[in-house]
Amino acid sequence: MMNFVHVSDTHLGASNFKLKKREDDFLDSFKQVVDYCIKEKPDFIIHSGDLFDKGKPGNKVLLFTVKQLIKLKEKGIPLLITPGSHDVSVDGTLLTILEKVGLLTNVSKPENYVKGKNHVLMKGEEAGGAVIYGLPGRRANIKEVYESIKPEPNDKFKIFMFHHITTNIKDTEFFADIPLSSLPKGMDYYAGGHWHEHESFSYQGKPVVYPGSTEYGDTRSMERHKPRGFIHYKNGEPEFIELNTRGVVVKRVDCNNLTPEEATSKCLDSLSKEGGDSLIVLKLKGVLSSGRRNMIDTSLIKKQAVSNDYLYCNVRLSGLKNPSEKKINTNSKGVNEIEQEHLRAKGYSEPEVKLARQLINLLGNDYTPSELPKALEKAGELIDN
Ligand SMILES: [Mn+2]
Repeated sequence: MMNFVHVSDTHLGASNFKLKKREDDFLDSFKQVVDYCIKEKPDFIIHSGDLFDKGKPGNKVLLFTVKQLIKLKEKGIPLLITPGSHDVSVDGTLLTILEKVGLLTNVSKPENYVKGKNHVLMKGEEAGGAVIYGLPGRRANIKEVYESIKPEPNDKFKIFMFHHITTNIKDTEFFADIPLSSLPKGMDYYAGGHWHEHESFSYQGKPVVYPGSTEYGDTRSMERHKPRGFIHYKNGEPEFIELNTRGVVVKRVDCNNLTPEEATSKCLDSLSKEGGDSLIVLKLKGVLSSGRRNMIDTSLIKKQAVSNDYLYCNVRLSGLKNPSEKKINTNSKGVNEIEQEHLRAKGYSEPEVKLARQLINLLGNDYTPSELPKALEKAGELIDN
């Protein structure tokens, strides 16, 4: 019987709001996965990309990772990985070095792709009675890449690891990479990475599973608040194992028709007396009745949060409007329509107006510094196509 653990998007070295404790949280999640494996003894572990948050993590993060991987090696549990978009830097991936010293196997190393006449033969790596194939998290010409690969035939249980988002997943219209039908047929388990929420569905009767990231990487994911975890595949079924992560709360604070002082005290009231060392994000909404949004006393709110035993309070003002911005908002037309009309009046063609709308939607969001490169990359792709 197959018995393996599937984890993804551990983003070691990542943090939120530049908090050292949040960096530790990402490391702790990974340690929980490793400790679980040492206790439960799966035959192998697969990681579908973004082991690290950056191509060149800091020494502390690297040392931590090496220590964890040595623990697995000492217990004889192999780790097989396909590099994610974050694992790669201009001069290759650190995963090659970790493989060289015997701490993991990169299933997507160049020698596992053999160029044939009409296709590329994709070789797999064997572990625990399975054969594991993989495609790394590259984006360029990705549909063509999927069309050209042919997995080398094998009678074993076949796993395909990939670091791309399939278009059937909800709310991914600007980030999805490939239609589900692009996945190579005939596999027994499809191990997805890159999408940070846990999703599972079936493809040709076989499971496609995204474990999601092992910590909340941005406020959007905090707001969705799906549990963090990984997959333990045993008895023929994938089981989601939840991680014990720090409490994270995202609250919308309606400040419509309030003065900055009133909005400040509404924020203070929205804090619980017992923060329990959790992280809180306050998203202020509406239009102020007077003053400016920068008159909200964010430092008082943050101070109060810390004294109520929260780890940190992030106050987001970008959704709050100053009174002078009222006009455009109370117009009977939607913002989208106004923007569209403006562009048409300027003489842009319909395809140009459509592109502009997509760019505005994409770039008009709040992005954390780690999300921004992805959004910009997507914007580049929209312009190129
Ligand atoms: Mn990721």
